[in-house]
Amino acid sequence: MDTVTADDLCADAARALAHADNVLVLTGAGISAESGIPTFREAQTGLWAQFSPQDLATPAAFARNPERVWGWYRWRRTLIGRGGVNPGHRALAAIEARRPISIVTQNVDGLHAAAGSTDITELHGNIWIERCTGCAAESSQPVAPADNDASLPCCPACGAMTRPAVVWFGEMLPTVALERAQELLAAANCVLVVGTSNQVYPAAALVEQAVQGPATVIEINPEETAVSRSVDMHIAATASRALPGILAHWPHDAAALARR
Ligand code: BJW
Ligand code: ZN
Repeated sequence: MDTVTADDLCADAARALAHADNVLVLTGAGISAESGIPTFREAQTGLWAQFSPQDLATPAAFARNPERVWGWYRWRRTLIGRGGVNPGHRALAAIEARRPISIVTQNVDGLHAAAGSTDITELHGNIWIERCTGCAAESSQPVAPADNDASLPCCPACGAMTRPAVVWFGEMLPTVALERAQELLAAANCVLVVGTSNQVYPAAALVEQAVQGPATVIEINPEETAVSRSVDMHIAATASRALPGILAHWPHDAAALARR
């Protein structure tokens, strides 16, 4: 029997994506890994192999030691600013130039927008936005490497300390974002899941729901996850290989084919 290669799967995925009425793309840390931004749960390189989420990504951690938490987020802003977008982010923006797609991301790095994607729902917030712990006012920080200033940032309006506008463990996801993700999922005939370990809820529940529903589900992840054997197609490759691969196989006459 012929072996099915990742390239064959990219061609199948291109056809499925080109011909679906509604496409939802769910992304996680893996799509930004090739920008030099560490993922969270990979054994050797993930952030949680080096740092404890209890010390850095909970409201209690911030209350205990805001300097440490801010230091970590400043470091990550620097990595994101240095890394920038990679071919995976760019390929999704290029796919959007051919057909509408909606992206729902767990990432806080802002790199989908930087690559030119326009319909983006951020489930876990955005590292470049700060929210005041006093009056809740939000302000955007420039997407550039942060300086080495170790002082705690303060709200220009009320003077209270600000925090990164991201979602920590035990916090609710922004209602508007979660509801929009659920609406997009209900309407999608094709769901592309890229670079998430599917371990953090409620985002992981969206993937589980997609797998149980009628949509064609395509997963791009070099490793197997809990859903890899249940999806319609698992492309075991990195995002920056598979997404440009899908683009390279995009049907020439996708619009006409879709009308048949
Ligand atoms: C590649 C690649 C390449 C590598 N190409 N792929 C139900 C059951 C159990 C627990 C819970 C539950 N409901 C809620 C919970 C608690 C908790 C939770 O889910 N815990 C689990 C860990 C067990 N969830 C919450 O607390 C959430 N809030 C909530 O539910 O509120 C209601 C509530 C409150 C209290 C009690 C009960 C309910 C909030 C979750 C917030 C997550 N926050 C973080 C930090 C955000 C800010 C920041 O970035 O600093 O979000 S944690 C971290 O994990 C980050 C990520 O967005 C998130 C997901 O990670 P992701 O993207 O999947 O990354 P990895 O590293 O896990 O995986 C990367 C993948 O890429 C791997 O598979 C690689 O193979 C792959 N890869 N290179 C393609 N080149
Ligand atoms: Zn304020």
